Formats: sequence, structure tokens, C-alpha cells
Amino acid sequence: MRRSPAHRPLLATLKGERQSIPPMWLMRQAGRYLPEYRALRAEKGGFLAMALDPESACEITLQPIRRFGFDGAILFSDILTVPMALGQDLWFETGEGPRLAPPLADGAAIDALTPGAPDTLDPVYAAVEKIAGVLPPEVTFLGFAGSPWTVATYMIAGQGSRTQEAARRLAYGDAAAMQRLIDRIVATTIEYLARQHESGVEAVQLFDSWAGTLSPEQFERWVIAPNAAIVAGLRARCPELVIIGFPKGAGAKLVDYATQTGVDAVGVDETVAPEWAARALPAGMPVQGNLDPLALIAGGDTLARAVDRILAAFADRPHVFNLGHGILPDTPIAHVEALIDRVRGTR
Ligand code: 1CP
Repeated sequence: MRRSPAHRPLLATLKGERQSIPPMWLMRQAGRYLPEYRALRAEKGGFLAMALDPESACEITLQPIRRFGFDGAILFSDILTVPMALGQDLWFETGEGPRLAPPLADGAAIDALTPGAPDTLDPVYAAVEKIAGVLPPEVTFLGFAGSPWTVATYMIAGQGSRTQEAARRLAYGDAAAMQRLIDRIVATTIEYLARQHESGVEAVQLFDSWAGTLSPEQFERWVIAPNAAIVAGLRARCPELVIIGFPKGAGAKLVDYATQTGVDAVGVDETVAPEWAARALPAGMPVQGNLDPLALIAGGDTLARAVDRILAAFADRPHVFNLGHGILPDTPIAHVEALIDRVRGTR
């Protein structure tokens, strides 16, 4: 489905056109800090049930747009849908987080994985179509997927991990098996994002949430190369699709990521000085970021100063205002409103 043409400031910025007021959206803007999300979740009985129900996914995607008028709406889904399509079972342990079975402990387990039913991701495309049909015309519609390294860390451990040690060990211990897993994730992700685009999203973000634990050589092989392969695959199939890359924790490696993957725009996390990013990234390349989610929780002067520093640092580039990582569940709604006022200059 193609949405009606309209001026969408976020999409224009991602294509390289600076706006005097930076467009904004917040990573994880659809979720637990919103009372209307928590109410629906209690009624529907859990995250996955909602993510795979097009009606619920549509409603949750729209909640932050209705409440705050953000410039971008991100599809309500998860990066762990791709492991489901690749054949792992996914569920969420209450109070703990995602579980994937069987965990891919070694090359034999990777090779034994048989793809799930071909219609596994159809509810996601149905949700995208529904949302594309009702989203206000000036709001850019964003799809997403996890980047292969980050998705692989969950597939290998069978759950989230603080250090990604199981995946890092496998990457050294059996690099060929790791490569086979990464190649499968790349192929499925290209298909997944192309179908999201064909169903109605205008831009996609590649979340590499765990890119920050890799050595430079490992970063080149497991972050830069697979993201470049996804970008190349998508360019061939969807020349209009805009791609944001977010290699969280990349630090100085952000420059190689930006120049070598072919993404249109890069997300910058909160550990990076915005003045450095503004200087170091290729001229004219759109940047997205990079307010510390904890500065948003702090609020008041701390928030105002942090926002002003980011706005000043990115004043000469196409800039999308965002957090450096996802909004935290205990973020006060009033602080989100204060942030929006500060960025848009109405207070
Ligand atoms: O209600 C609940 O308890 C569910 C919490 C939740 C939500 C709201 C999960 C489980 N996923 C989501 C939605 C989600 N996940 C979105 C929706 C759109 C939005 O941004 O509003 C997106 C983009 C994601 C992406 C995602 N999922 C990432 C990458 C971004 C990041 O935050 O680093 C990752 C790592 C995940 C895995 C995941 N899904 C859910 C949880 C709790 C986790 C993290 C698990 C862990 O590492 O232990």
C-alpha cells in the first residue's frame, strides 16, 4: 500500500533536507510508560499476543501519535519476530524477558533450525497495512528489524544477556557457523523489511542494540558487513525505502559504519558527544539522536540543557531529534511534554 503524498518533515529530513525545527520521535515510544498501553496490555494478556494482533498493533502504534503528535510512528512489533520466522519458539517470561528455543549453542543447532511456517510474519504485514491506512498524512511511518548481530545474540543465548558472551564466543570458536546464521538472518531481514515497505512503511530502522561489545575486527565482520548486505538487498528491491542504521555503542566506529554500510541516516546513542558526531560523520548525512533517556527522567534544567546542547551541535545538519536509546517505563509523561515543547520551541 502506498500512502498519499504529503509533506512529511521526518521523511524529508531522513532524505537529507534539514528542517528549521527538527522532526522528532522516540525509540520505544509505543510501550509501557503510557497508561493507555498498560491498560490494553492488561486486557489482551501480554506483549506477543498484541504484537501479532493487527488491530492491537495498530492501536498501540497510534497511541503516542495521538497523545504527543510525534513526526514519526514506529510499528509496534519486536526484533524477535525474525527468529520466529527462522524457526525458533518465542515467548516472554513475566518479569524476566524473552525466551527463544531451542538456543543455538553450536553449529549443529544452527544447521538443524528449520524455518517456521511461511505465513509466520503475515500478522505484521497486516498491521502495517492497517496503520498505513489511518496514519495522519504528515506522520512518517517507520518499520524496523534487529540487525543480524543483535538478533543472533538472542538466538544463540535463547534469551537476553548483558555481555553477549555466548555469541561472542561462538563468533571466535566457529566463525563459519556464525556466518551461516548471520547469512540466514540477513536473507530473512531483507524479505521482512521489503514486505514491510510494500505494506506501507516509508523508512526502516536497523537496531543493532548490542554492537557495542565487539572488537574492531569483529565489528567489521558482524556489524558492518551484514548491515551493508541488508542495505544492498533492500536498495535492489525497494529503491525508495529510506534506511536508518543504529549501531548502539559503536562510539568512534560510527564513522566506518556510516560510510561503509550505505545507510541513509545514522542513529547516535547518548554516550557520544553530539559535537564530535556532527564533525566526524560524513557532511550532509542525517543524524538521529541523542538525548540520554535518564536525562528525560531527570527533567527540569538537566533536561533543558541536554536538549539545547544537542540542538546546537546538530544545527548545521539534517537532524531527527530522538533519544540515545529506548524510553524507560518510569518516564513521567509531563517530561515527554516538556521535551517536545523544548525541541519545538513553544516554551
Ligand atoms: O509490555 C511489555 O512488557 C513488552 C515490552 C516490549 C515492548 C513494548 C518488548 C519486549 N518489545 C516491545 C516493542 C518493541 N521492541 C518495539 C516497538 C516500537 C517502539 O519502539 O515503540 C521496538 C522497536 C522494539 C525493539 C527491540 N526489542 C530491541 C531493539 C531496541 C532496543 O531497545 O535496544 C530489542 C533488543 C528488543 C528485544 C526485547 N523485546 C522485549 C524486551 C523486554 C526486549 C529486551 C530483552 C533483553 O535484552 O533482555
